[in-house]
Amino acid sequence: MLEIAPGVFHFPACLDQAAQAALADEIVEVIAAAPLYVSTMPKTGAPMSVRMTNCGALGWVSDKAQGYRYEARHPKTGEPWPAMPPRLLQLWDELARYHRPPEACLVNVYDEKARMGLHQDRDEADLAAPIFSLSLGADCRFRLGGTRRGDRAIAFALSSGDALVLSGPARMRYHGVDRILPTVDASLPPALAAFGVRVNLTLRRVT
Ligand code: MD3
Ligand code: FE
Repeated sequence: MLEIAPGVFHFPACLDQAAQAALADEIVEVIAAAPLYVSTMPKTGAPMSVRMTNCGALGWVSDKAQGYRYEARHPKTGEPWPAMPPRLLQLWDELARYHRPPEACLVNVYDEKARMGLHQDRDEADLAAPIFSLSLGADCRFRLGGTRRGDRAIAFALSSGDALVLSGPARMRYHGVDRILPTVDASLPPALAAFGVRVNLTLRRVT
């Protein structure tokens, strides 16, 4: 474990190949029950390049009319989100170490061209809870700024099996995914590779 900055904990290769493959299979099941959708930006309605779905009690959604929010149901199917795989709940307990379980797991699926602009995560009521993120598949160049948009940023790679815990002073830092990196030997299992090259799971406490 590496404390990259105060409250930013990087756990490189925290899942081995077998655990990554098992988790990837579970995410394929989540997508089967809750199909990937394209969120759109508040006000402009511009589509995001990352496709998304969720598991857990609540899911993060966004559209032109209502903006960023958490919902208990899939925006297209109207069904409740599928359950969070127990393996993820266990990782939250071991690494995020918060006394309440995560309520939302956002599944972000990137193709080679997808990116995520610099932003803060501020749609959660519980800002004391950490955020836990797990990456699968291709490496990305991840950008971590400060708590103000103009603050100097650092960039580092996130690789398959890496976890990140953002807590305390880091919780409100700006961050984004600059680009997907060409990656040798980090391919997703075929069933998940049908959807993209990189998958990020973000576990959050919402209420
Ligand atoms: C640093 N996802 O969905 S997760 C997001 O790789 C999001 O898909 C990225 O940012 C992805 O909102 C990055 C890592 C992460 C999550 C929350 C943070 C880093 C963070 C909050 C504060 C600082
Ligand atoms: Fe974020």
